[in-house]
Amino acid sequence: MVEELDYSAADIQILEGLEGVRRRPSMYIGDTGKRGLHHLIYEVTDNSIDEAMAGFCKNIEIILKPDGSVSVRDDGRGIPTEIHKATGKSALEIVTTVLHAGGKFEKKAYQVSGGLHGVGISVVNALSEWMEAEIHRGGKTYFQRYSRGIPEKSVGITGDTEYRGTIIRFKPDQSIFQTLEFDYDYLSERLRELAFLNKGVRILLRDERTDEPKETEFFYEGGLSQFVEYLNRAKNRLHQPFVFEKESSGVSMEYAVQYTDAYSGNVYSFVNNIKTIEGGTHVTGFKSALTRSINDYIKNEKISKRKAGGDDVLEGLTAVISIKIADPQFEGQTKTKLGNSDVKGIVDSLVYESLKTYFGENPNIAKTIIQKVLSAIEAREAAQKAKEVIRRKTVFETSILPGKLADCSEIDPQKTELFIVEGDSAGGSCKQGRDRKFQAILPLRGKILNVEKAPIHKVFKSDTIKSTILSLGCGVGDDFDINKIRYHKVIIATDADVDGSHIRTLLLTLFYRYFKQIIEAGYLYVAQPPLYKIKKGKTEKYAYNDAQLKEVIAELGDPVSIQRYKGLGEMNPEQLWTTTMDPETRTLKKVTIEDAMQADELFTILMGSDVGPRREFIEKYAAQVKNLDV
Ligand code: 0RA
Repeated sequence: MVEELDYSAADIQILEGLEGVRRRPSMYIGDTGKRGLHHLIYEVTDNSIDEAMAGFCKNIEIILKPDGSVSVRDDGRGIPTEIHKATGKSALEIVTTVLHAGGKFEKKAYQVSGGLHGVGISVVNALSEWMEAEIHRGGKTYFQRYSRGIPEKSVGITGDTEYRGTIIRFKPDQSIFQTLEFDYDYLSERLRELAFLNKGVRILLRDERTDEPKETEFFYEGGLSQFVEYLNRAKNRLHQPFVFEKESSGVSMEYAVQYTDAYSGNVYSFVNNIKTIEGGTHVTGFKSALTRSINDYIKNEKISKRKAGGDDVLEGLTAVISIKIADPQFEGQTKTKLGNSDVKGIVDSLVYESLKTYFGENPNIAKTIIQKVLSAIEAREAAQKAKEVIRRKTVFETSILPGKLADCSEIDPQKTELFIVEGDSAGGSCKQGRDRKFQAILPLRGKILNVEKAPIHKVFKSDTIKSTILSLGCGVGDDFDINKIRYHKVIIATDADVDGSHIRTLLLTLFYRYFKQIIEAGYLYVAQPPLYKIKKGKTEKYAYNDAQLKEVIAELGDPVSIQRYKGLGEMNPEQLWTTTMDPETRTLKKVTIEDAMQADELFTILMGSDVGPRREFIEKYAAQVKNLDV
């Protein structure tokens, strides 16, 4: 509670504002789970990044403290502390307690609006058990502490200082958040990205929660050029990255491109440092300019009569495009798609002109890229023929399903499930154990083609892939139609051993590359078969992980007999039904594309041709790999 008795109308408004944030936190930070918790750090850090973008800050330091609090410190100008005439309060107090006050003190060059970014430090304050602001400015240190958003005292001067900058310390409120644990790797991911996007800014992450503190510094003078090198670190790169930076008609744009010999390609895009997962007008402009400049080169240099389509120029391409604009409009399901229509043309002409110059000045690189694009065109034509065969089957012979599929009797896809099962023996048990009314089983035998290493026309010739496509019933490529899918639950069921995890990764790669929409629709799942059977007398229990195993042993009391399941085939049909298939008792893990960039990285490293980074990755994540690849 506040101590002052004398509330002004403005104070009451502030209290109501903070109360509103605490009542409906998701409106301000998205959710109150892991994502929302981490958003608090990003919200504070974004302010320091803004200060860096304005040219006044070089270092940002984020420290995770043992008591669950966080400290974010920068060496910028410091949040203004002078007394605001109308209210008689320090500007600092306004920034930390009034919703959306940040912008009032400075017209930011690239104000972040839309989405959940830029909601301000006051939101972090409202959702923290306590927060402290320490400002070093003009030789003095200013300090204020808050409790659930409310100042404990007015801003005071606590001493002299030779430093300059802002320190915000806060402890997320346990009555608001479902989890209070900050995830070092999750934070690193975003901070690394911010460091790539804002070259020259040094970001330090330090974890003081354990006896052995660890820290990572993210600092890239090369910016986007280093970003694409990083994304391509496990691939065979065909040339040095090309970077270009320019401002035109209120759009400040920077992009980097680098081709590799891979078959997949990715364009990562950002607007005002926010990742635009769904793309938007900046990406459309970029792709259109890239396609046009490549086709111009093929034509003008009389290299071929063929013409590249949008997908052909993407093959093997890794690109990052980052733009900054004053008033971004975010659209789409996750509000990560840029809608500003004027951006398309501006980006298009900047990219087109710069690529034309680059190709002109670097004919060897241009020819290497063109060769890659021409081989993509040829592969697409070959794939078209192979797909035609599958298409004829799905379109003209709809009743023809692959022989291996044991289909269900229900035809309403909302009620049906397809289990994709590794191996014939497991397939047999599943067929016997299932409820044939709504559960279909597709056993896959032998090796599944590694789609990361295979050119597209081979992918469509693989038997396992053909039967998967035919069973799903929704076509592939240009013919793909999610509305035709025959099952709204597609469940990958593999053994809990190394082979099983390999096959699962292969299948996930297939879905990620060719049926992304199935993942996006939330139709793809991974079955969670038990790892152990624990027996005592006639009692049988199952454990799905080591922690559960311990619990069950404790519950039953010694002695018990423990069987470790290596494969689905070791369970009899009844056991399979209760542990893995029965909707009442099983656990399924929904596969999401939370972050296409991370998924691509994982698939590439686990599956790609470069052995070095793969070994490095597996060594680093040995313990987590099981979780990471689902
Ligand atoms: C408004 C105006 C000025 C700086 C800032 C805000 C500022 C905010 C934050 C938040 C975290 N770190 C920050 N650093 C700076 C400029 C004031 C001036 O003209 O000196």
